[in-house]
Amino acid sequence: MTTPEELRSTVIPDWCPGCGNHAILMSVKGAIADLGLDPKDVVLVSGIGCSAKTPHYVKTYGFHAIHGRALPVASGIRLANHQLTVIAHCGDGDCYGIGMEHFIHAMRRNVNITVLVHNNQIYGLTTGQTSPTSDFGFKTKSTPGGSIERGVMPLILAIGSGATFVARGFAGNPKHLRGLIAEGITHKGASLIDILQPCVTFNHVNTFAWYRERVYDLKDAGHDPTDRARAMEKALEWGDRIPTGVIYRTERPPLDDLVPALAQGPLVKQPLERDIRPLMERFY
Ligand SMILES: Cc1ncc(C[n+]2csc(CCOP(=O)(O)OP(=O)(O)O)c2C)c(N)n1
Ligand code: SF4
Ligand SMILES: [Mg+2]
Repeated sequence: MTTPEELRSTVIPDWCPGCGNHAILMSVKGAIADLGLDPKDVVLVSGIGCSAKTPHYVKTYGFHAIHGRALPVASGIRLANHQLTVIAHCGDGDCYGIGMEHFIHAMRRNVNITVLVHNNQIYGLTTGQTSPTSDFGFKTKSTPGGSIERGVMPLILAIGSGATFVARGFAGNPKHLRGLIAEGITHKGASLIDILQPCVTFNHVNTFAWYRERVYDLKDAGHDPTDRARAMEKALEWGDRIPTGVIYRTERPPLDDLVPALAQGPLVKQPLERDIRPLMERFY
């Protein structure tokens, strides 16, 4: 059994002190340990952003992809070897901006991957511009007069796209987040956990204190995540009160179970029926 400490890689996190990403890192390592997963069977995939550094810091397999493309890479890995646990780490810009089309289709296809969005409502890595989840009126260096756009609502978008597991966590509550990530990993199908992740350097509005004043746990509120209409209502709730926990959950066979070629076992373990060398040679 691997402990969270054993999952620490040799790369030292260079996130700003106090950044919400530290708690997400701790929580994902905790969830992998709680589930007794063997690190050699786990792949962390990311796009580009501060959030995207997460795979560097965990001693599992990892793939640092390009901006917005964590989800097609994660889906491809899972379909090539559906015995692996595949966890994607995206930023809000990464997943709900440049990668939005991949997000919608990943939810619709329901490939068995876990999607963790480090949602700090800002572009962190590029030093503080508005992101697709920035609130109306939010002032940054790209919107000095305040954003005149409305933010997207990722959870309602996920449900509308056909997601089978939709949740929200908060980096200020890592114990709860750790449990949510474990639930997402064990869910059969694509799972989305949108994580409120304060960026202490560039977002001075949506701080730990700001979120803490507003978040509440849906379990305590008696929410039934299998009720789609109620889930839609909760997914729309944003402002003075922000729900956390599992918002929506349903069962639908993941794509991995439906692809005929995977019925004979993982693609990577199947013999190649054709000599692909002539094809490969064309690309060299
Ligand atoms: C194709 C492409 N466009 C733009 C960029 C520049 N860029 C790097 S990270 C980023 C946004 C980062 O914000 P977010 O996805 O929210 O991640 P965070 O840093 O906040 O974790 C942008 C626009 C890039 N690397 N590649
Ligand atoms: S810039 Fe923001 S998101 Fe990036 S490491 Fe610093 S605090 Fe975290
Ligand atoms: Mg961001």
